[in-house]
Amino acid sequence: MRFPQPCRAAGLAGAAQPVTRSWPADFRWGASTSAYQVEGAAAADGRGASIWDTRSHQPGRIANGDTGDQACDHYHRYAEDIALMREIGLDAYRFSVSWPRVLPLGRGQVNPAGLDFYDRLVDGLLAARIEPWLCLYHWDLPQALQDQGGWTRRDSAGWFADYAVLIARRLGDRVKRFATFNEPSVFTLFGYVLDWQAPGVIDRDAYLAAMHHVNLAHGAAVDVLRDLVPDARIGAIHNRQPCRPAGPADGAAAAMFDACWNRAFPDGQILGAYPAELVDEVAPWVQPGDLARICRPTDWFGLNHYSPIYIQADLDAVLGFAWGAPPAERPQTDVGWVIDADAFRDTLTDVHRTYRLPIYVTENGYGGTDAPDAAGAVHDPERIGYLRAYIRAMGEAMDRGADVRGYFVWSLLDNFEWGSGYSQRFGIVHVDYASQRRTLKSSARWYADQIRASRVPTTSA
Ligand code: IFM
Repeated sequence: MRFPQPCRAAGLAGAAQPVTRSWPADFRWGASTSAYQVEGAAAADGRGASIWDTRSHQPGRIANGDTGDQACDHYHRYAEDIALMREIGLDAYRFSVSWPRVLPLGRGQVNPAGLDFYDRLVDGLLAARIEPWLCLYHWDLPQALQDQGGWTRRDSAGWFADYAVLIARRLGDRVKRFATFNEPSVFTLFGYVLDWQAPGVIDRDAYLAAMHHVNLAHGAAVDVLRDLVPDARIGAIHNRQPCRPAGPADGAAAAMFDACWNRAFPDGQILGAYPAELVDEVAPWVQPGDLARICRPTDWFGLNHYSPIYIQADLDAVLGFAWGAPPAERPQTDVGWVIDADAFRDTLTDVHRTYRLPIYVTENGYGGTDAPDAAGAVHDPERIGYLRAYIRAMGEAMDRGADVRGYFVWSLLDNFEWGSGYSQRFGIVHVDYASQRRTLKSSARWYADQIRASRVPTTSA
């Protein structure tokens, strides 16, 4: 099922209006990407291999045999992409640094050309008056570190802290917004339990070790950033979604999934304790003082949210749960994700009440299969309908007290969607991968209107 009719059938008339409310004057509108998904240039200028280079070159792992070798060639076309951001009117751009581009083996020898790229990108953004939001880790661990055990090694926290030192020293004079990790619960669960993502392991102990060591790495990086960039505003980015039992017998499985998916990382990092369901599980890896090392003061909570999840019990699965089917009557995106803007509103209020930090929505968006029409235009009314409904729900959460300070759409560009390769498109800008031609979709123009309208104070909804 696709998005409910009003936004498609109404020729976008009413449904395409921007969401008008009294937006805070300093509310930030942005767009997000990540290094492996957009940069391409995998073999350029001394970049090392990441675990995603390895996985994407393994036969059968990625839809259509796609790889991130070229992706959107953002490495070479970043200036064109910044011009698009300006055209849309973005206040901020969230990107990630490719760890193996700047440290090809993960540690030791620095790659100056890699650092130069991020200099150019940051300088270009600042010249365009777009605030750079830098995420240190969006899933592309250097393969050389994976070969030494990767996140299952306690040493990985130190490796990550050293990498954070390099980035803070090089870019901290101009970048003031830092995130440590993007969606740690996704890459650990998918990478160590489900084999849906790199490194592609199915091992309960490896998963629990990685969980704890990523948390330690977060804390260590926060300390480094705080020390080297005293005026930085530092956060971490977490996915959070209601985890609903698919059926009456699935409540316990959904609760365990909720602990792993929603709470294993922010609870330790912000509240200083693992969720009750995980305390005994993770205990073999926890040393005295670790929770204090993990729970370091941060300035904001990055929330990535798209839809609720339906979970069923599966006693054969490593952690006793599996993805369940959503109720058939629920509307879904083109790529089968349930559309439920109320769940977004409720998640925002839940995050506000639980963690008491300013919230930035660092990802939200619509996965589709958009293609240009005969005239070369890309119309995506379903994405507009989705964005409008979710931005409206965000406004409702703000009316209920949630301290939401900004919103970043996922994604600026169509890009490499991990196991789905290029078959799923989340961009508000269409990318023709053969020619690398960029085309603003209707949703990009709508988002530009939304940003402009938010500058006009009003109270009507
Ligand atoms: O593309 C991903 C992104 O890398 C992390 N969050 C979800 C997006 C859509 O699946």
